Amino acid sequence: MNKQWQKDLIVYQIYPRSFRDGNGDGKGDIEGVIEKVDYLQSLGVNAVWFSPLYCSPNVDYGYDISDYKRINPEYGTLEQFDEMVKLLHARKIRVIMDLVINHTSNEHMWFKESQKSVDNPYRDYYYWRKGKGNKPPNNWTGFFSEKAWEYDKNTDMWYMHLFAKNQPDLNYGNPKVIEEIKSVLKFWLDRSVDGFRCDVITLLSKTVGLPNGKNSIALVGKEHYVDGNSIHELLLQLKQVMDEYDCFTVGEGVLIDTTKALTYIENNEKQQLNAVFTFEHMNADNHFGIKYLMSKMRYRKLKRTLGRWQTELYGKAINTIYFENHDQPRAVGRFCSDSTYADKGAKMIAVMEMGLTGIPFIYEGQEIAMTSIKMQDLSQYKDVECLNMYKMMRKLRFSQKYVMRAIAYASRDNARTPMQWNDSENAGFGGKPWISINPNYKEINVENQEKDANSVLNFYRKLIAIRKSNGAMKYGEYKEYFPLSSKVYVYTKTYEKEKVLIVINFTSKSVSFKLPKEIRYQSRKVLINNYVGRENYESSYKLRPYEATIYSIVNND
Ligand code: ISL
Ligand code: CA
Repeated sequence: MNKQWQKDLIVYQIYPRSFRDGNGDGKGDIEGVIEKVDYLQSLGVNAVWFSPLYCSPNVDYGYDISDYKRINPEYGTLEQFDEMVKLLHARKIRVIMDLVINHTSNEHMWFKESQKSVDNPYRDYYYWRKGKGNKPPNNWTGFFSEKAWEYDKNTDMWYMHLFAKNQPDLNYGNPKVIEEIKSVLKFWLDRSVDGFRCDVITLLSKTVGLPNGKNSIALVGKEHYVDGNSIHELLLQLKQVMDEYDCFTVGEGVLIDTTKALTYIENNEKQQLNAVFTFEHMNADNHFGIKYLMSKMRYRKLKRTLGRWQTELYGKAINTIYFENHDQPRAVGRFCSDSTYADKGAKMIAVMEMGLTGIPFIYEGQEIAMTSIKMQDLSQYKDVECLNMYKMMRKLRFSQKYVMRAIAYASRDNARTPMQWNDSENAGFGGKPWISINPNYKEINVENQEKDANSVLNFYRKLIAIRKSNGAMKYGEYKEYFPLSSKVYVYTKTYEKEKVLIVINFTSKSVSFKLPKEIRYQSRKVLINNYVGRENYESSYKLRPYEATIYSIVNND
């Protein structure tokens, strides 16, 4: 059952490698986070989700784990981790760990053992199968533009990997694997962690027999590994551990819609997770759900998707809202495309996020309107997903120019450039960073924005404070107006006696706007607006570029 504190979460995501480098070796670390705990508190967030801090050879920067019970020495020690948790807890900030259990690193002891021989006790921790002649055991493809199988000559067999070949999939048909993972959960919960963000949690269960998949342009076999037969049973087993603690879980809902989502998160006795992340709104600017096949942002689609999650989960489950994370391009330049209005656009995105019902997740740098870096040279890229995509698209004869543009737009590296603290060397991040810094750090940085009362940073602080004391913003029932407009996004949210109206201009042009009849005659007050000056509005007026307003509505009836 969901608890009140879970519904009130406002989460800040830290990608540790790029947040703050305390010891000057060019990689972010726990020492760096410790330096910034007061900054985190000043934002008003009440939880931090850490992208993986565990030991990892970094093929996928922490999402390939080689030891679940140790902190990556690049980031610090367990003692430092405990210290950081204590400091965050003292500031009423909960700690959410990333839980990456669909796969391990190929350097995990379990995998190294399992590789040794067919009768090794760890063999069945993974999926090992005989090939068909010199072909893989089935036709599945994975998420990083590769076949889902890798050949290993030692035992003349193949192992499954839905991500990079250095990320072999764990076999949840093996009860021993479940026991191992339970012990991992206990380990961290006993260190007083408050919850988990569960990586690709909808992929854990694979169809028994691993049959061939249907033809598809991407992810061949997905009907056998997304939302698989035993997934709920499996998650209920893990939940037994969670239930012994006061903790929160949010799963990455890869390729599931609202109906499927409810089978994981509906607030009833079968509930396995508290919440999931949807990907559907991330596909408003691409074709076939492949972010490298870019399209213009389709705002109607965006609204339709957001609206569906608002209404279909309402009263049944906790929703989540995000516009950025470590896998996505920066929101500025994406959800608002005209960079002349980056400041207004960033604030518009903030209003959209904080106005919706559910748990907002703010990604590091989003609060200062960091932008995608647009790397020019292939050698600058670090992200295995985009490097593999590059190879595949070239093989499919997409032009060099198109592919470079596609990865510049969609590469996950866009979100992973170092946090911009100030305009000094290395943006105040620390030593010479492991990945390029966005050259715009001279203008866009925390220090500048601290000094400016109207900065994006201070706008976020204000908005978070308003949301915390506003039931309608946090939990309100959603009603949308003008759904067919691709220019404006208008909705109300109602909770008990409270009501808010959100009015957003998605364009860089001014747009005429008339309040919906229903609310035209109700008195209203501006709670927040991304332009300085006007405090109240007539019932019809011109919205300025990316203008976004939250009104509180006084119900006259
Ligand atoms: O980045 C993506 C969305 O555009 C996906 O292909 C992504 O790989 C997928 O959403 C799963 O993401 C999670 O698991 C991956 C890891 O690389 C990502 O960073 C993580 O968020 C494998 O662990
Ligand atoms: Ca460091």
